[in-house]
Amino acid sequence: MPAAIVNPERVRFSSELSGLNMRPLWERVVRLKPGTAAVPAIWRWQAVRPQLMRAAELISTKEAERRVLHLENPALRGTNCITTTVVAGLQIILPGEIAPTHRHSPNALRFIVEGVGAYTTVDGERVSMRPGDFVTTPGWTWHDHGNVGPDPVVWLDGLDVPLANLFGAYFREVYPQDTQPLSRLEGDPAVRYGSGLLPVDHRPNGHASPLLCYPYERTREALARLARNGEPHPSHGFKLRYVNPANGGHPFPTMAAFMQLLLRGFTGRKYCSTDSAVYNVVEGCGRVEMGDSDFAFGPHDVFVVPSWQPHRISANSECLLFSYSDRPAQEALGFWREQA
Ligand code: 1HN
Repeated sequence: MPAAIVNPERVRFSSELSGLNMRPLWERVVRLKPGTAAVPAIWRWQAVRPQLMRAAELISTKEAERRVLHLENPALRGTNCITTTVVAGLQIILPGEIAPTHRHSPNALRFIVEGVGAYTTVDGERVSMRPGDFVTTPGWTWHDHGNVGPDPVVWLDGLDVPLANLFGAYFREVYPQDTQPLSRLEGDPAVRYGSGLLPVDHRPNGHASPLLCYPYERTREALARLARNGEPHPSHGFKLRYVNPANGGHPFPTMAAFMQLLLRGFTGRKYCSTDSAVYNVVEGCGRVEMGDSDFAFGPHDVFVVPSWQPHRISANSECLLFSYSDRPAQEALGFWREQA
């Protein structure tokens, strides 16, 4: 559809309409094609880690509430957002620190990058976090974090904050004490939901996964077995999604999470989908080509693949890539598409 021709009468008309808070559709100022304003970008661990350590010197968790550095998309400056639908942040917590208890309507995921000895408590359930673990904090659950280990711990936070804001549904509350009482034994969710079995009286609540931690060891083992048993997907290599064991769906109503294994020398076929994805490199080195960008990546780098951005991932060494995206929200609304 060609743009409508501008003439003086139409300009006069538009400015009159503007005074009435109206605008003609043929002046099309909104995007009428797939994709968003977000652009491809990479944050390299080598550059990011020193800034996290600096943040740890500059501000306490007490004062910051959460010591998080948001990864902001260069085309979305001033928004805190890495895509138009999710945020990504790197959080650092020092030995002995606690991040006080609060809750908010957005869902949060943690992907542990570095350090052992940190934990998060989610609605009274303590979850220990180890590198490579995927940990969930469903929306509106009380959560606090702590580090009882000897070293700083860093993890990637992924939240659906922009979606909550889009709907005007961001609520937040602070717990009266810094920490919350524990009401269950550690590992209880894995006992009840982690064996391909469900408690006989379990009623899925239709929201987030009851499993709070997906340990790296088990994810990695599943992928290694998959690679021994069959052929890789032409674009994704060996890729699994994290599942809500109560309903077979995604761990959150809004966000999906994935882990993929690319064997050394793998070159993916070009692919795109409408969900925007944030990647964290767990192991290995490779490249991701997206449009005019061609990023080399290594361990702990974070990169973003915006919506409907054709891209190709290749591996110089055996790679493990964690990623999360807004796919479930799009699936629920009937918007999700892909193209290989
Ligand atoms: C939040 O509450 C946490 O609880 C982390 O650890 C990152 C980013 C935006 C808004 C809230 C946390 C966050 C956040």
